[in-house]
Amino acid sequence: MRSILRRGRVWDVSDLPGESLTTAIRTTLSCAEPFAVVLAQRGGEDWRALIDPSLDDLHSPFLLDGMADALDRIQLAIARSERVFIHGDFDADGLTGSAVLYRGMRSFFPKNSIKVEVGDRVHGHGLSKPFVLRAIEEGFSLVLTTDCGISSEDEIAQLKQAGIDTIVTDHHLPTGSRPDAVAIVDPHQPGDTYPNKHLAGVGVAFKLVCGLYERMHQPMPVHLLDLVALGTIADLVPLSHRGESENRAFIREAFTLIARGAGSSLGLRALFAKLSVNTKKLSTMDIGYLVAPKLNAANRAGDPKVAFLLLITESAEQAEYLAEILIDYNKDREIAQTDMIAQADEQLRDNGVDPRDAGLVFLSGEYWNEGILGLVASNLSDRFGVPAIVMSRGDRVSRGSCRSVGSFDISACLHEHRDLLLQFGGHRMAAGFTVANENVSELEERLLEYADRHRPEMEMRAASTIDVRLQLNDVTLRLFTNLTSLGPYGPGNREPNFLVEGCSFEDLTLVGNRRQHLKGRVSQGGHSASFIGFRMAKYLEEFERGEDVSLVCHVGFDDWRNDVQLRALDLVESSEL
Ligand SMILES: [Mn+2]
Repeated sequence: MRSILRRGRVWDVSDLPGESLTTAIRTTLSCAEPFAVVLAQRGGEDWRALIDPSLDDLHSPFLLDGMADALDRIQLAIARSERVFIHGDFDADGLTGSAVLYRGMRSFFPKNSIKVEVGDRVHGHGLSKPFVLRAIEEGFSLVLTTDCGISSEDEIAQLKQAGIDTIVTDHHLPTGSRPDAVAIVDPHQPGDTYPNKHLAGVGVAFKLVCGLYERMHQPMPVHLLDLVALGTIADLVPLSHRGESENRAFIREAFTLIARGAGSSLGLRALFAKLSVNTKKLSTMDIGYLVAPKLNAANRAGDPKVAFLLLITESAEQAEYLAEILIDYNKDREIAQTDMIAQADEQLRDNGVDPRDAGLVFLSGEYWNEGILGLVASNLSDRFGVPAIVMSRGDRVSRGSCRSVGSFDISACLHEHRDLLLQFGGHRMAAGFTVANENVSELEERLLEYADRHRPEMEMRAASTIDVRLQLNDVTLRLFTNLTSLGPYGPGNREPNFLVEGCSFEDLTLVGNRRQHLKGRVSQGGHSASFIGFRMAKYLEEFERGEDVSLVCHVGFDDWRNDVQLRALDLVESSEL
């Protein structure tokens, strides 16, 4: 089904689930048909677990392989008052994971016996040589990892040789052989049967702390959930999979906690305030687009330690100050990004080749900020509609970051040219690599040639999905309330898209301070409902002309009128159905 408003945009309507299941759900809940359909589509027979997940839906930490061994070792460390060194990764997931381990373990240890290192871009992901040396030099006897460690085999072996035990908590896929750690907690380990395979790094860290609290006969440390929610949203892990909704339970509980002004992190609260985030009505978008980027700015254009300190500080004054620094880092990051994009555009002009003709953007600059390469590659691939590779040229080695478009698999592309690369990794849409400088021009030549051969894949845009058809008489407050029980929305749990077929529009007006939004009523078969299209003023004419078209929309709520309201997303031709 083609969009009337946006060229090249295509919608597919999902298949209806089995009628008996939908009917069973509808009678059980006495709810509108479209809601029953969405539940059946997403949860199958496990549909009940999708509704309002809460703390009761969390799984026992002891279902994770390695949990008992990890806790035995931590309890031994508590009994012996050992000194513990925590290593986390420097992104939002690793930072919140480190903060959860630190805050969750601190009270069981003597003062100042837990130290945290969050790494940095220079040393890359995972444990590093300097970290190992420090652990040895400073006399630690136990190392804990969070959001990393599963592939730090060499470093963990070195620690062991020096008499230091390691407990790995991670959520990455195991790559090589099993590190020689005292315990490994990672839901992706072979043989692990933990029900929620999509825990973020911070989720695994939280499970470890929950296990510890259980062993120490203390109630679950729910106050840490603000940190768990932040890392889980920032890491883009699926929030639901079939009925399994533990990640959503974390976030729902955290949002309730934060709305009450509670939660463990004073710093996070200070950051919310400075960013004017409405904590009474938090959404995953606020966290994903406003808050998490400020933490990540620290590793791109500042010092990740500042972000970690913000998450653990207990002084309101320091929280204010650190939040301010993070916001400054983010401004620096924006300036650096704008500057690098300008340099990239200048190079493209100098080359005189339109990337759209070449099929690939391939650019590099001397000592470009490696924390920003990926953001710039994203900008270029978005603008030109072709994959983009942006590299920072060092003295002997260049480091590249790649972003893809359509169904072009950038990881497969790197894999095919691995003979030229020193290191590479990533997935379909985003990847990174290092290459010796003397191989750069051959790499460019071969990648351009490869891109040319795989041109059609770049044009292939995945169709967006309409979940279910909606009759306007089903648009009730009840339906809206039912739908809120499916939140929060995010990866793996998209907000349901509805299709109102054969409708027309009236009372169309432009609203908003720049009259950028389109508002009105939609009618279908004798029923009507109010709708708003955010930033859709430019489509006024298409809506006015719309006769017997179909509206793609979300079911939302209008705070002013205190009533249910459709949120327009697109218009499609009815005749095409
Ligand atoms: Mn992670």
